[in-house]
Amino acid sequence: MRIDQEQIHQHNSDMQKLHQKRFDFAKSEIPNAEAIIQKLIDFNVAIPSWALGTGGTRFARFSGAGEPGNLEQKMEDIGLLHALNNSSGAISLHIPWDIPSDYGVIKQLATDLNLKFDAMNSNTFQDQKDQALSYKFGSLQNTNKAIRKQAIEHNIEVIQHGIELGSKALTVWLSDGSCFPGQLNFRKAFQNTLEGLHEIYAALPSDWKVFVEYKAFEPNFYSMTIGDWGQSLLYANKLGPKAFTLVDLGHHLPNANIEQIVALLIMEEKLAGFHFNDSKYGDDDLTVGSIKPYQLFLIFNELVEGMDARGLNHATDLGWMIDASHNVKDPLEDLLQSVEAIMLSYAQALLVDRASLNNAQENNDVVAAQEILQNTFRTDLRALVAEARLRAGGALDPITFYRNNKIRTGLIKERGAKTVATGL
Ligand code: LRH
Ligand code: MN
Repeated sequence: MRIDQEQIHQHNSDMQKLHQKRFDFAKSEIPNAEAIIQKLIDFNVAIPSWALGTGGTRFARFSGAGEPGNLEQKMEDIGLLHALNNSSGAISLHIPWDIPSDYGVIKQLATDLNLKFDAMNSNTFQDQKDQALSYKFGSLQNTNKAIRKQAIEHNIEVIQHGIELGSKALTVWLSDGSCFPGQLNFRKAFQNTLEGLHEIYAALPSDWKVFVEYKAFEPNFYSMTIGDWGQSLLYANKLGPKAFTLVDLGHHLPNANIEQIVALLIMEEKLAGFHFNDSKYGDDDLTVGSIKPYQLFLIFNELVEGMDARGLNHATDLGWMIDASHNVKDPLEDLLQSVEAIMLSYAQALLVDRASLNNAQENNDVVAAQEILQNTFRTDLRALVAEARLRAGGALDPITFYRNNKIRTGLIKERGAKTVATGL
């Protein structure tokens, strides 16, 4: 399904009067509004190919209707999101869930939909039906050299797919670890994993990066072989300048100070980027900003401070991606909400009065520092995010457009109610 610009124009003109009132007020309050709007227009968040269908848990999966049944339809759905918010211009593929049937066709479709190929994701956390050896006891860590070799070859195959499509990065998330004390020799598991990552690193083209994604627990529940940012950074430092640490917000132990981790990884020039989502307990993969919006703002506050300290390009020098699962909501509405939350937190971080904050920190004026951040967080920037969308050809209110134009009903008519998307 494609959305024609005329529909969006109609929607925007219906909402223009209300938007203008809100925008004029916001502009009157925000000195650097135009600079913020330009940064928002340049900012894009990649959408995971595995989050366009309904997700589930080990207990149940209540599939939705009109889901994308193949890679082309997944790209159509991301194209639809991008047409509405002009901030979802990239897809991140997961192999083998999304092996392109014809590179030429898929690349042409991406061009038509104005999409780029973000980081590729390997999968050695499941056994594929035609797979020779099982990853039950891990992949790169495995005590069996043949299984480690199988996992290395899979990652190199994923890089090959990415080279054909124009991607520039490989994300390696390993479910490897142990469920019980004594099950695993941690040192050998680390060394086997590092040895395997070195072989994968050696297969990277010169302009590629490898993102080492850590996770505190699940599916292993005693140890994970890449269990926290320190372990991921250890691997990244030992691998070399093309290796970085990827922060998935849901992969931390309760109450971890993620914004401090982010500040230090940027300082060390080893931050790959993000898998944005939100969580209350574990790796809940909930809508971004739906549980801890202040934490998301604090993370973007450290990002803007750290990126500007190093003169990084906000839009292109780090990997921005959502990694969420939609168990009870329409996946496309959920993704629209997640992108909105990211744009709002980024806009607020751009609004922070850095000079005053720095001054308060230097003088240990705790109250002043706190007031600067909290007042910024309590500043409503939705009109600026909407204005950035409007100027970039998007819809002023994507969710309202999606519902008023009965997009899901249209997708069900096109695809039927029974199509199921590959993924989690
Ligand atoms: C692991 C993870 C990883 C993906 C998977 C779908 O929890 O975050 O990034 O490979 O989800
Ligand atoms: Mn992730």
